[in-house]
Amino acid sequence: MKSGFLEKYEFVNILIFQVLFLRSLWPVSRSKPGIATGSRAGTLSAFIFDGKALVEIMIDVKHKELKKWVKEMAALCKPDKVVLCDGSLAEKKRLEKEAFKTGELIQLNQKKMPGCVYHITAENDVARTEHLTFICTKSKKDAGSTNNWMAPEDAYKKAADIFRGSMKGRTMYVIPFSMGPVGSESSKIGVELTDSIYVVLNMRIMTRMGSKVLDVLGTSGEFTKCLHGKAELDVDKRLILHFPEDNTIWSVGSGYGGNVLLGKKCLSLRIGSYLARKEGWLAEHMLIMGIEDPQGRTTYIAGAFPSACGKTNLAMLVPPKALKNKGYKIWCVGDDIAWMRAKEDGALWAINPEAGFFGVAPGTNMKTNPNAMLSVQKDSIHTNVLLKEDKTVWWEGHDDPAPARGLNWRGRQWHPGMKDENGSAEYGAHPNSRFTAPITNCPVASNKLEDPKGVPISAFLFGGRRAQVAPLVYEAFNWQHGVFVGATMASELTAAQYGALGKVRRDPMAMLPFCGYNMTEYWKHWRSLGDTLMRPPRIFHVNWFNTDKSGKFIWPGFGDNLRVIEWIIRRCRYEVSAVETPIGYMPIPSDIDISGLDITPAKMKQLLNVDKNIWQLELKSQQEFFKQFGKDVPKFILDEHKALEKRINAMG
Ligand code: OXD
Ligand code: MN
Repeated sequence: MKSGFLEKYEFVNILIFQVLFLRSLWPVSRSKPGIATGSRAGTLSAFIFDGKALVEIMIDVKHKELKKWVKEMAALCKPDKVVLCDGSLAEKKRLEKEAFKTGELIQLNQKKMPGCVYHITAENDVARTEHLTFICTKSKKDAGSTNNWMAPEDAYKKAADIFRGSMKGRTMYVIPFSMGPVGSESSKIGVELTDSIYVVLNMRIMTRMGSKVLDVLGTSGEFTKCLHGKAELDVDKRLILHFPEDNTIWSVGSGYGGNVLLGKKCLSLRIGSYLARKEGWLAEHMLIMGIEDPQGRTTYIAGAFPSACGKTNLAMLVPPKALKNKGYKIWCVGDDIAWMRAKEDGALWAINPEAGFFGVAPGTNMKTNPNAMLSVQKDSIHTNVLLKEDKTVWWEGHDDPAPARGLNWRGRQWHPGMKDENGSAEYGAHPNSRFTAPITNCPVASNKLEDPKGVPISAFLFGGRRAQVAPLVYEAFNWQHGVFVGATMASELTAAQYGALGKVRRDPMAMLPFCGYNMTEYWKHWRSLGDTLMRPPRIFHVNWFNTDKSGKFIWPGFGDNLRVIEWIIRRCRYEVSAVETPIGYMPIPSDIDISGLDITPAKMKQLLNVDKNIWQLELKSQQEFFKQFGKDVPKFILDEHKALEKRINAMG
């Protein structure tokens, strides 16, 4: 990364920077009073900015480039202290205590929710800000038409102007983290610098972090440089910048998870997808789940759904009675991101780079997602939900009735039926309020989470919230057709994005906000990766959101989605035939187990209907979508589109 954004005096600071090394067992008492705090167990270190210069740094880091970068960033942001995080429990406790004092966190009821804390973000900072998110490649074309682009030099300069001096009076935490099992060849290392304790504690759950990561990084290992600063939490001074060519992320002015937990969307998807193309693998916005069948065989599938389409619910679903009685079990590997590589056996193997769930709270309850409810009762962070008087939490759609009063996500005294200043309903919890919970809390966490090889993927699911077009399920004819199905996915806009709710948008592979390079190149990468697989996953499209004339969902969804997945895994095992239709292979209705459900044959017919007129409109809408890519739409996508058109037009 060029250092052009640093002013002269910042270089002077770096030059007079004193670097001392503290061994991990260096006793606290040997450090200068008031400068370093320390723990016998870890490598906690600090330095002080005395108003003019960085006086001292004690940081037990053997990696030269990392040390140099921390110094540069500290010189820019001018924190009072720099603290290297070791990931220990003692560190967690100490940081929580500090944050309780300042009000950044509130301790929740430790009897009912041990290890849990509560946080609210600024009111204007409750979702990802896609319009402030940029891919900063030298050439605009490399970012493509679906990304906001900024020239790297402009981006560094703009953000540096916001970062400059923004950590005065604050501490800069250095978080070494691994996305994926520490040391796995499929994993990547990042280091996040942040002035937020909330971020440190979230990263502690969402990633594997601390000293063990530095050990793997060694003296010269590659890492993603992630700089985050809250600055003024001002939406006009907020930027989420990705520099794939520098393996660098800068995020400033936000405290919302999706913008600031830089291992998640920023590294694992935007930078991840860029690296994946370069290195020949896939970084996808996908859940990973294992389905253990009555014979005890576990089939792994990965699914891409746009935000808030129920990915977390699906990833840890509870089998409906009929399937549970048959002997089906579900194992959750991940609910949001999959990194996948072809292995020697010709299959595609996936790891979940994350170690936690950052899930949407409202609507989560013991019916919709009991495993999530059980996951968030301990060692979790609850953000922007309602704080009850007994220091537990509540959100709209919780099992418990709304409490008579509480503190809501805006920090206001709240009661049911409350109206805001415009006369609209005032929520207890923000619709995009979140829980951060360790995957290991999940009762159905897979035992493959730490397996460096990951799990072999037999099927991909693509889906979205489409009320009309897509039937319950169909299977692509082949890999190329499947890539086309993923590329033309669409869904409604959800609360996880900053913008209008309800609007339909095309969201290829659910990667529209997350693909770190030109989308048309991404499609080509998908297409060519298929050639490297002797045993490619089969590709399916599912839609749990078909509605009837009165707008009601026809399919019950949630755990009952396993009935569709059962058909999918049976297809993967060559155990069930299918009907060839213009859009793909579809189930013979009787092959979907609907025992115990109130689904009449007429409803099933509706769920599996392919309507010629609606699909003709769909084809036009796809064509409209392609226009923004001009001549760059890959030929294979246009060929698939033409072939689909021909098949639809030939329908009776
Ligand atoms: C998420 C999202 O938070 O997709 O997972 O927005
Ligand atoms: Mn997501």
